[in-house]
Amino acid sequence: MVGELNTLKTEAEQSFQDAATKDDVEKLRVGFLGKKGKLTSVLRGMGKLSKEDRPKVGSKANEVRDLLEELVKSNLLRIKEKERAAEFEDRIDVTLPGRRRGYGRTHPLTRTADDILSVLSSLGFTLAEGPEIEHDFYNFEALNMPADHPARDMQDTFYINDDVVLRTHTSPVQIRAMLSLKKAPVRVACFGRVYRNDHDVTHSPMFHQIEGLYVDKQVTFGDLKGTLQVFAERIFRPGTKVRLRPSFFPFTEPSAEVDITCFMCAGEGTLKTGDTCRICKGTGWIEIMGAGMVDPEVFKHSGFDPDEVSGFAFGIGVERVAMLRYGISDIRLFFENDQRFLHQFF
Ligand code: 2NL
Repeated sequence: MVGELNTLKTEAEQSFQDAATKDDVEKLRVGFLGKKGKLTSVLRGMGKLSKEDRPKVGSKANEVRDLLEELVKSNLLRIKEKERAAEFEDRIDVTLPGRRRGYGRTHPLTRTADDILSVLSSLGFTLAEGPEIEHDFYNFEALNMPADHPARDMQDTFYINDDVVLRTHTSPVQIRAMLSLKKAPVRVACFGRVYRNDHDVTHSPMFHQIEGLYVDKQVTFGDLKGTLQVFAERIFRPGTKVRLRPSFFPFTEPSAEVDITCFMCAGEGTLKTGDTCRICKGTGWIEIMGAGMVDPEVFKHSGFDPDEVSGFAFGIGVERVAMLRYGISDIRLFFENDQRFLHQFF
């Protein structure tokens, strides 16, 4: 009987090796270990054995059963692994190099705005934000631009209805800030999208503005110029000079256009090569913002007494500064999201 069991063992090892599916393994398991299986029928003959032979055959039978159970387990595992490998074979070539994910960059407008805002923050301005869809009062009326005033024509306004507009500047944020703070000092910077119905290579119907406002007792035009001087040197290069040219805004009096000495030619107008500087077009100066002393009418609409306080304000076009800084000649490049453009900025 020991011989019979050994034959069974060899046969089992051979058959399991040939099994290709889980079903094959199951059939073999039943064939050897099932109620009518080959091992079971050998064991049934054990009753006829002599007392001396029984332990020897018994231990051999146990050995063969253990082996069969082990063969079932290991062959099921082998088949499972093979099936899994076959499933992936056509889909993944693990020898190919991985696909690299591209890095994003900070948008040049974001870079420019962040730089300007961090300088203003270091000068003590806190950041305020407000709605892009704005009431006529905050966008115009409070800024000394009453209905039918010709100054409104300058702005090419997008109207939602008679009383509601897409804000044409960030100034309404400053009006809201004054109305909610109620008391001097007010030192607020704001940043955001503004809208005007205007488009060419330097104008976009949506663009970004940054504004600063400082209100306190005895704020002077000299304070404005000093602030602009520090600002210009920090944003552009050390030694940059500031020049104020008389201008007009309905919300400031007096008002000025702010020029700085050209960062390309250092105010020379010509480059070392003798060529005319293309940034300032040979003038040595570039216009970067508008500014002025807050008009008394604006204070009256904002909860402040113009006999008690004075203030200065300035407004910067972010696209304009970014175009100057990076030498970009078409404003639309900022909004097309072409990777070939955006990847040039660090
Ligand atoms: C420009 C001109 C300017 C202001 C904005 C302002 C705000 C208040 C009161 C008075 Cl609440 N003024 N803002 C003042 C002067 C100029 O912006 O050309 N920006 C691109």
